[in-house]
Amino acid sequence: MDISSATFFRSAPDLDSCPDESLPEFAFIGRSNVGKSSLLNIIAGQQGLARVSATPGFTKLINMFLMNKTWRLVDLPGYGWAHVARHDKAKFNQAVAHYLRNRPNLCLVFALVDSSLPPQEMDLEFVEWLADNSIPFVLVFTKTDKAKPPEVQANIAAFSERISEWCEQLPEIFKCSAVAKHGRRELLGVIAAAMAEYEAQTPADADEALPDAKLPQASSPGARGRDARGTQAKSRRPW
Ligand SMILES: Nc1nc2c(ncn2[C@@H]2O[C@H](COP(=O)(O)OP(=O)(O)O)[C@@H](O)[C@H]2O)c(=O)[nH]1
Ligand SMILES: [Mg+2]
Repeated sequence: MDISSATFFRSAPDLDSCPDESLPEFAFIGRSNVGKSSLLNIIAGQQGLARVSATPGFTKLINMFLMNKTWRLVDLPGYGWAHVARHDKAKFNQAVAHYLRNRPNLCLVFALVDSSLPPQEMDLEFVEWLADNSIPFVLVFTKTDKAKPPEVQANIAAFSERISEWCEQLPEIFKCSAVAKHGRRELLGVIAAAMAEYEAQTPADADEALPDAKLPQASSPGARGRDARGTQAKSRRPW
């Protein structure tokens, strides 16, 4: 897939403020500073589209970008800086949790993990939370330029080992570096495949397919998205 246009679309503080559900969405999430905004800029092929910050916890809003006028990239606030009690960490950010659980047109989540670090409990807990909530996701190990390749491999292997304690089939794993500009093609490939699946589930002319008023009304875009998402969730579910 080529990116012919990428523009900032909308910032939303919560799910209720998000735009309509007519377009498929792909969300980036991970701990603050993991490299979400940098990767988003690489995917978009546009430096400065999402704001990159050295200050953790910078992005507080659900930031949406319109890609090729047909789908949205969603930069979610990072977890790990919300001041929550340890036992309550899964409630990293209620607005984000609400979005992830209830957005019918959310096709796929990219769970970003820093490849230069050994497995972090917060990332492991978050990934388990995604699985528990049947949210389709792939893992993206970021900043592969930061550590030596054997260290990166060891960190990814250790992370995979930890999640294999509870998941039967590992999720798909990708590596990327915003500095070395690695990983773009692979991630765009995943998005293209997920979009094709989504579109197969949600034909654009679904409403016209039911011209007879006596037939059941065509479902709303949201409900169609929900169906598509159910299928997505099944095909991407790593457990
Ligand atoms: N070495 C290296 N640094 C990166 C990479 N991606 C992001 N960073 C740096 O990590 C910091 C946080 O990046 P940002 O994209 O704002 O992370 P976010 O908080 O997850 O959105 C910034 O200082 C970036 O320059 C990468 O691939 N390699
Ligand atoms: Mg950011």
